[in-house]
Amino acid sequence: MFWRNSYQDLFWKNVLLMPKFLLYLLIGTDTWTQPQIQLAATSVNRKAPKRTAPAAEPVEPTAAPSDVPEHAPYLLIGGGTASFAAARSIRARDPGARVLIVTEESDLPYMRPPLSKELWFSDDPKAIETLRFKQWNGKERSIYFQPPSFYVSPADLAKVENGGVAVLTGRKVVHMDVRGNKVKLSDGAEISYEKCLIATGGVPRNLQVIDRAGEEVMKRTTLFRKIEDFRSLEKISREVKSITIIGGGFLGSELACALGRRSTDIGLEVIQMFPEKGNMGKVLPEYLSNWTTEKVRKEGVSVITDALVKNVTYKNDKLEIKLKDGRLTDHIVAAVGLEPSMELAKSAGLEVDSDFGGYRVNAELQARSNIWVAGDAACFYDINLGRRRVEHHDHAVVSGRLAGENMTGAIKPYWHQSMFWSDLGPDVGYEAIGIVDSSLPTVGVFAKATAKDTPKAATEQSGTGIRSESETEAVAGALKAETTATPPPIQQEEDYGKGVIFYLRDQVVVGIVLWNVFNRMPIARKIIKDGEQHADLNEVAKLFNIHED
Ligand SMILES: *[C@@H]1O[C@H](CO)[C@@H](O)[C@H](O)[C@H]1NC(C)=O
Ligand SMILES: *[C@@H]1O[C@H](CO)[C@@H](O)[C@H](O)[C@H]1NC(C)=O
Ligand SMILES: CC(=O)N[C@H]1CO[C@H](CO)[C@@H](O)[C@@H]1O
Repeated sequence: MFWRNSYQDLFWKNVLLMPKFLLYLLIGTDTWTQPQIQLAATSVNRKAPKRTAPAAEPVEPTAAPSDVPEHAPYLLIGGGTASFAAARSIRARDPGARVLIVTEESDLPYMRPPLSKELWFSDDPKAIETLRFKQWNGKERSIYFQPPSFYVSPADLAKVENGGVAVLTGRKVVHMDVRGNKVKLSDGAEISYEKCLIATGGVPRNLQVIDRAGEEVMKRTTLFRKIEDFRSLEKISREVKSITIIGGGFLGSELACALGRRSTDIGLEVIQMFPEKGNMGKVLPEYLSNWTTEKVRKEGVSVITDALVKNVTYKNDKLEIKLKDGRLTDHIVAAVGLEPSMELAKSAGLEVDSDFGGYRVNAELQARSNIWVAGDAACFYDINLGRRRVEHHDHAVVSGRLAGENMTGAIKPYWHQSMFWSDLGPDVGYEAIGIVDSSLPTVGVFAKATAKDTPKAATEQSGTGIRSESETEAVAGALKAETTATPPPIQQEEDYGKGVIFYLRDQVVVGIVLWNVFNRMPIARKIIKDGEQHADLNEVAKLFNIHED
């Protein structure tokens, strides 16, 4: 066992890169959204984020205005993961509930993570159409949470005997009348509600230098978030010679690796650039971030670190990206974070958090009476860690579920801390909880990994394909931390096979990364919940039994 903290980098010179780490860096964000930590030193346009190529054409409404129900007991605005999780928990607690989801997207609710990971690695060429993917455990599933047959039609919502969930697609709520308990859609239709959830998520940010570079540049830029973005980038990757990903966070690194993986087969140049020193430099301590960057390079990606994009111009059918010097490319993917959608703040009289963005809600995710907010758009009060806004898949699941429970009258002031994970292919991965910000002091304790310490082995064992424990409610009661494990002899060669990294604020552990250590999240959760100061984190690390095998 060895340990290191973020200020002591003596070990690094000797680090051996483990050969078994291969293939694809599916840095699997469970966010499928961009972590806010990606807001890097690059100047980012926080104001009007724009959708880009392919231009977001207005979605065909699937229901005629007359199909819009006049009333929905439970109205959920937004059709993403948080909304779906809320619908599910509402129906679980109130089996006859009538739930209406209104979404701008043309699709039924789906999970975003596979759009930047599994779907790129499918053997089945039809996956681009079917949106079915193989989970680590080998089972296939669709990115849609439920098939169309699960939903009732909006027009029938009031009539169906046992209630149900209806989805109005391609519709946008533009105004809320909080006193009148009703909302207005862009086509003028009105829907009254008893309880309302705002889960509007956000839109990808763009770089200012791209935003102002004109139409030809915008046409060749992807801001990645939706099914249509996945399909269009996939097509573009087969048509152009060079793609540049701007952004070093989860989404950027995932897409870089996904594209890098195919680059040699199809003669595609894949460049990734970002202002940090290494991939995921805003999350991982520098030595691990450096290590990860080497992994990404091995995937065939030209990673340019410390890169500030000064200007982007279009000439001779190419984009020129000006850094200190210039880089030519055919297409840009800007993966520089998410701007929460706050359009309803004014009409609903909701407070927007000036530090984190998002609607300010209390620990029960309530914004006003009868109005809740969940997912990316919620700036909530975390009883342990203070005010936060989190853009991860698991957070959408957890917060949507909690809001749904509270909407059905459960008195649940209890906050289940969400986690997120990120996989470097089937053999390396990590899970994280709490505030994992590389600017905090960290202490890492590492041991040698074995074949069992892989994301693949972990999901095979747990039987869950998407490694989000909150989907299945991990049994924290089963946790038995063993404090008696004796530390093994100090290793001769340091590597980052597996380990635990603690993030500290005022000497209290506020975040934990489990690096190739799986199914121990309940232990991490408890340490964060306890919020105690620890004199010796090596002792705390023993709780994770990283040497047992
Ligand atoms: C930046 O690019 C724009 C065109 O996109 C061009 O008009 C402008 O002169 C460039 N600025 C610099 C400093 O190169
Ligand atoms: C990380 O890599 C950079 C070079 O890209 C190097 O300057 C730095 O010292 C490395 N940091 C650590 C902790 O190894
Ligand atoms: C409708 C409802 O049950 N709301 C509850 C949500 O949670 C808070 C805190 O526990 C309660 O005070 C509310 O009554």
